[in-house]
Order: sequence, then C-alpha cells, then structure tokens
Amino acid sequence: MSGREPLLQRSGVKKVEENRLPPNQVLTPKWPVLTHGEIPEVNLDTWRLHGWGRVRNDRAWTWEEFRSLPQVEVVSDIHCVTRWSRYDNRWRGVASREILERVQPLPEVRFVMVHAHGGYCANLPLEQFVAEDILFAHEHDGKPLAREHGGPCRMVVPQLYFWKSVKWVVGLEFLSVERAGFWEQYGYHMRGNPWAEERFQGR
Ligand SMILES: Nc1nc2c(c(=O)[nH]1)N[C@H]1C(S)=C(S)[C@@H](COP(=O)(O)O)O[C@H]1N2
Ligand SMILES: [Mo]
Repeated sequence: MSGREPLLQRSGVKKVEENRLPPNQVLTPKWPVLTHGEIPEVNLDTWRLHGWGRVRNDRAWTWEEFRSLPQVEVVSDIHCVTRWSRYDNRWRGVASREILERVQPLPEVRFVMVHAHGGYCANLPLEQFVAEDILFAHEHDGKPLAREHGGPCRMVVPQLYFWKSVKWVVGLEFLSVERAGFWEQYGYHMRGNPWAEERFQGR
C-alpha cells in the first residue's frame, strides 16, 4: 500500500490488494487516450449538464452552477477493456448523488444513459450510478482535466470498465427500461464488471 494518509475518499472498490488488478489486465503508469472520433472542443459558456427522462425535476446546470455544487475528491483505479489498468487516479468533481438528489428520479427508474457532447453514450444501472465513488470530474491529479481525457468534465465510474466513464459528459437520461449505449450496441457488455470480465456480450 502507498504511504499516503487517507485524507481523500478512497474508492470503495476492491481495497484488498491481491484482488486489486482484475483478471487479464496489465498495469501501466501511462494514461492512454481512447476516443471514438474527434476530440470535441467544448465551450464553457454554452456547456450544460442536463438531467432528464423519468424525473421529477428536469433541469440543467451551467458551468458556474455545476462548479458551485459540493465538490469531492476520490482516488480510484482505471480498468480499460483493452486490458490496461492505471492505479490511484485522483479525481475532483461533483458526486453523482448530488445530481440525483436534485433531479429526483421517479420510482420506476432503474437505468441511466450517460450522454456525451457529440453523441457517444453509455448505459448503467441506477443502483451502480449511486455508488459514492462515482463523480463528474473536472480535475485529475490536481490539474484541470485535459481535453483529450474528457475535459472540461467527464464521468468516472471506477467499478466498471472505462468505456462506461463518458468523456465530455453533458446529459443524464433516467430510464425505466434499459437501452444499449454506443459500444454496447456494437457488442460490448451491458454491465461491464472488470472482475467478472464482462467485456463483450455472450460471454
Ligand atoms: N465521449 C466519449 N467518452 C468516452 C469514449 C469516447 O470515445 N467518447 N471512449 C471511452 C473509452 S472506450 C475509454 S477506454 C475511455 C478512455 O478514456 P481516456 O481517453 O481518458 O483514457 O473513455 C471512454 N469514454
Ligand atoms: Mo475503452
């Protein structure tokens, strides 16, 4: 274990060291960039984080409003389905729970579709979306999140393969019936748990 004092919230996922690296993953100190298509240039003046669908309060936050929500720091690990993992990423941003409390999903909501600027999206169950280490991050290791890594704002979902961590996040659609996201439509797994190696559908 590192000698760092636990000032920050540690992701609750897999604290046990011997089980920390999911099966068939390789640890890298680098941080590869994986993007389908162009890296967008997001304008902060027109940026919105919009929550809609089966909710009591359909609402959108401007960048200023988003930045004035309570902020958290979480240290968590990245596991990409292409088999690289990167430990101890320090994220700063807004916890998913802050958004949920304000949007108030209706009782029938069971899934969330997370939407990016440009059309990319990924689906996950609501029960996973509420985990306390999930956040809308705008800083990584003390610096503003780089554009190629999803800046100004991306989701971080440590307990799932990293394709579920949508870069350039702009929307949350609350659903009672699940739909497949971008990679899920091409055969990636609907769940994506790295410890169960849920990489592709049908295995
Ligand atoms: N908007 C958007 N988000 C995205 C992607 C993408 O192409 N577009 N790629 C996903 C995939 S497959 C991975 S592995 C991670 C890569 O994040 P990184 O480039 O910061 O390492 O972002 C995920 N989020
Ligand atoms: Mo990926």
